[in-house]
Formats: sequence, structure tokens, C-alpha cells
Amino acid sequence: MTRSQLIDQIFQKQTYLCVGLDTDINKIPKHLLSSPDPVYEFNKQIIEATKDYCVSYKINTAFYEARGVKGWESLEKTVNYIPDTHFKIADAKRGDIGNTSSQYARAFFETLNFDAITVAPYMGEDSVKPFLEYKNKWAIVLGLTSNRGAKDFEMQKTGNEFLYEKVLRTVSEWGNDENLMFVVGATQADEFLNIRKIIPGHFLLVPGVGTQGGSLKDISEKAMIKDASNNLQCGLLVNVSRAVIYASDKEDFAEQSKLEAIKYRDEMKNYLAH
Ligand code: OMP
Repeated sequence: MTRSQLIDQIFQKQTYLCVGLDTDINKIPKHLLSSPDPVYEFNKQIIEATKDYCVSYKINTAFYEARGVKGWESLEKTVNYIPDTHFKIADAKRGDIGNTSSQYARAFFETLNFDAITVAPYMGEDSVKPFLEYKNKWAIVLGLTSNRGAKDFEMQKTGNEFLYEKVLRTVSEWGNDENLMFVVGATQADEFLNIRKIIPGHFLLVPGVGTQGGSLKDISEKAMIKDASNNLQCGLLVNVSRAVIYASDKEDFAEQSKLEAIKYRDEMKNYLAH
């Protein structure tokens, strides 16, 4: 998916919600456990319930890899089920020496039909570049993450700047705003204005709203972007996983997740109007 297609979807649907399919077989409603592939069944119903209120789905591969071959099958079926109108993110946090990264890129962009993959920048340019070589595919590089451990490296000074600032500045030169996004956690709201000074045009994938407590209002006010003609481009994909998909553990789980997604859409609609 291209940047302009993504922006069109955002404004058509008045939402920049990304629903995180962090589907844990131990947390899904018990009545699904008798179906042949309970995780896929759960995901299908969540997708049907939420697809009108979000523009993207993020599949965190850990929840699937943990179940071995069966989990990988659920993942493959799920990504194929997501409509092509939606931006499909593999949250796999990959990145290795060049020829290995090329294999990861093949796995997620060719064998599986993802639009984007999350990438850890620690190993440098040759570890990120293979993900940038695919037309209309994206690398979403970890910038400033939402977790406590962000202070251990990302928020340490290297010279005059924080390590995460150096990452944003350097990595943004390896690609452009048509193939590169950055992860910035919603729990890091104080840094958003600064981040927009360093990368004024790139989309941000923002997890940390919902269960982790980040404020949608705060980040939307600080980090939305405009083009040269002063038209709003949004520039944000806000991921919510648990707070949407586990809204209920009863038979009404899909209906409840839809209501949660609608709440986020309604709030986002307001911010897109300004
Ligand atoms: P919830 O807290 O349940 O909404 O889930 C957040 C999702 O975003 C999980 O899949 C995390 O792995 C992911 N995530 C973070 O929570 N923090 C980050 O800094 C980066 C990510 C990510 O790359 O998506």
C-alpha cells in the first residue's frame, strides 16, 4: 500500500486506528476452543467487527510463533483474511546482517502478504536496507518505544543527543516517507514535539494507548502532520491491541470489540477535523 492510499483510507473512514491482533489462545472466549482453529476464528470475528473503524491491523508474530506450526498457520490465514483496503503490519521486530534481513523481507513481503514489518535498528544500515527495497512495502523502525526499558538505551545520551534521536535522524536518511515509518510509544508523549522536529513527514506507528495508559488526545495534538499546502496528512497509526480485542471474554466479544473500536474512531474523527 502506498502512502497516499493509506492517507485516503484514513480520511475516508475518519480513523487512524490500527487494531493489534495479539491473540493469546489462553485469553480468547472459551466457546471458540472447539473450533478447528480457535485463534483464526477469533481473529476473523474481530476483523469483521472492527474493519469499518480501523485502517490497519498489526499481527504480533510472537503470539503465533509461541504455538509452533499451528500458530504460523493461524497467522497466515489471518493475514490473508484481512481486506486489501487495510494496511497489514507484521510486528516481528526483525533486523540482522544483510543477507539474513533479505530472507526476513522475503518471508513477510513475498511469502506472506504484509505491507510492513517492524524492524529493530540496532544492527545498522545493512540490517534495515533489505526491507526498503520492495516497492510499496514499508519498514517500521523502532524509535522510542513505550516500555520501561526505553530508558536503558534509547533515552541515553550519545554526544549531545539521545540515542533514539540519533536513530531517527540517521535511519530517516536510509529511506523516505514512502517506505519508512517509526515506532514511537504513546507513553512518551513529552517527546512527541521534539520527534516531529527531527522527522516532520514520516508516519508514526504509535502503540501504548489503552492498556499501557498513553493518551490519544495528547499524541494526536502533538504529532499530526500537514503537507506543504497545509493539508492535514494525519501521519499517525495508533495501535490498540488488548483494549479492543479483549473487550469481553463472553460470546459477545466481537460486538464489544466493535464498540471499543467505534469509541476510538469517534475520538479520532474529532482530531482529524482540526
Ligand atoms: P497493547 O498494550 O495491548 O495495546 O499492545 C501493544 C502492542 O504494541 C504489542 O503488540 C506490543 O508488542 C507493541 N509495541 C509496544 O507495546 N510498544 C512499543 O514500543 C512497540 C510496539 C510495537 O512495535 O508495536
